[in-house]
Amino acid sequence: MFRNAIVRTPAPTFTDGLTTAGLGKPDYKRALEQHAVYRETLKQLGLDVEILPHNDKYPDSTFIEDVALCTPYCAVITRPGAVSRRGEIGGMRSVLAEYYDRIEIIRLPGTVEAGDIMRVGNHYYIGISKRTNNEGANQMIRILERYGMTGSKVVLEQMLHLKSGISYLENNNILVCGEFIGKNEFDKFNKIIIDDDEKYAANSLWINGKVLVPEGYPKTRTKVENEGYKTIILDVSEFCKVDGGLSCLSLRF
Ligand code: CIR
Repeated sequence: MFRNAIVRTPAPTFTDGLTTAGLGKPDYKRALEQHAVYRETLKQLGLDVEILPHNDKYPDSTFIEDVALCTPYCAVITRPGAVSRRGEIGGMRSVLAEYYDRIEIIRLPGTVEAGDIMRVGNHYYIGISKRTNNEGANQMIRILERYGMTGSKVVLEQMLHLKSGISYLENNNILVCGEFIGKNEFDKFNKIIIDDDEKYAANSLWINGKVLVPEGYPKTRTKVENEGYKTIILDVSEFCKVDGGLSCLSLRF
């Protein structure tokens, strides 16, 4: 169960975030409204939500998931692979120190964005992507092992981040799409296959027994509900325009 979440309000510069989506510029006002509903939803699910102020220098800084990994035993500040995002880690140590005695850090030449990391119990799958390199993943695995956890690497071919295409919903259930469907490291899970035309919804989010699913993906919603979950549908259209999904918008622990 999660007790805490940390989010960061979208900055006025948010509309200049990195993107490959080709869906046009996000609407800042709508993004703020959608972010407010997201925060409120986390609160309703029982989380204490810390809201960090927006950081104009970093358009992508609302995607706070990428800058830290929050495990039960330690937090790890990452080193984003996107050069324009590196400075987003500034100030994170003091934020995390409110919750953690042990804070580790990924060091040069390692890069990690925690959107590439999916937790399954004590094990962490780490995507090797354009943003997370082998050295960063190895550092992360060494840190996890020092605290009695484990990690393994998954090589990405197309997706931005590992969790752009795969989400763990607890109870051995996993949402998968595209390149992850055939990967045998995930064969031990009950794979819920997401159709190509709904692949954005592969980034759905389990929180304390419920599953947040983005609005506009009815087949995914039905599949998740057919596995026995209650879903909460959230409109995150403006975040989608800059390649961000439901998980990217918070740290949860
Ligand atoms: C980026 O390209 O870095 C941002 N525009 C989107 C980051 C999304 N984060 C995530 O999937 N964890």
